[in-house]
Amino acid sequence: MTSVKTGRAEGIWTQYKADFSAYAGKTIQLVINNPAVVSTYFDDLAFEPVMVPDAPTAAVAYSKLGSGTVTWAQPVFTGGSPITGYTVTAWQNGKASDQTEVGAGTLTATLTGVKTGSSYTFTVAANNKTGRSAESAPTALIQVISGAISNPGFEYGAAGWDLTFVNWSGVTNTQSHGGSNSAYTRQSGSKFTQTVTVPAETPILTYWAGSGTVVQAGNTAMTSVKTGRAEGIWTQYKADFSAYAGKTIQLVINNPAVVSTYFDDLAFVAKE
Ligand SMILES: [Ca+2]
Repeated sequence: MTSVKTGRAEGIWTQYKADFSAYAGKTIQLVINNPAVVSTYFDDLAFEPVMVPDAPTAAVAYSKLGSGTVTWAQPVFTGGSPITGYTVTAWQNGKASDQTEVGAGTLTATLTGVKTGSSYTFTVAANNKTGRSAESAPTALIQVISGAISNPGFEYGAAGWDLTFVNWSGVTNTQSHGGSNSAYTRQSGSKFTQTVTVPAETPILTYWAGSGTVVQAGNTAMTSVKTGRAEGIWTQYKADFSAYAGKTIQLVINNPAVVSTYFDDLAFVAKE
């Protein structure tokens, strides 16, 4: 059985719990087994009633279109009863500012009651028939933005992006065009992907890159041209996504070259 810590510890002792609800009412051989080579003690076993789940883990938040989106992982310990749903809360200065509920099978939620320009942390709690878990560890503090691209400057790590790595790539603080971080692809085939709806009024994607970066709508490579702006190692490019205006696409930042490159500060702007 999977044992998880209850959070209680006394001296050399740590309390664990294991969910035997699959065997409720059944007669089993209860075995206490030491799988390790080292010696161990155990004491004070008890069966307890169904309880609230543990808190969800790995909560990550990002923002676009004036809303906040949170993703998380289901807790390992569900309290001996199935999770019935999750409660997601946006926090500002220690106060709950917005909250939404989603069903048990959903591990993401978008909160629309947050304000563009304001910053929030988010927590997630798991519910079962007994009640609500503790809140998860809070996400990073994120600012709610109006743009169509989540985390367009990579200031919140890779939140909001799906990454495909051929070799080490990711978000780095060794170079940035704006803020403190940028995305880095080390080798051909490394990609950053995000589902976006191309804004009808602002369908021109601009971005800053080192060298050799290509943007794609799904598998279709878009033609990037220089805007004429350059700063240090950075050159600004633009690509016309107006053929996809109002449509939801996979926006892919792809490094087609063998050499490494950086990119940063994506935005959809109006056609000139
Ligand atoms: Ca940045």
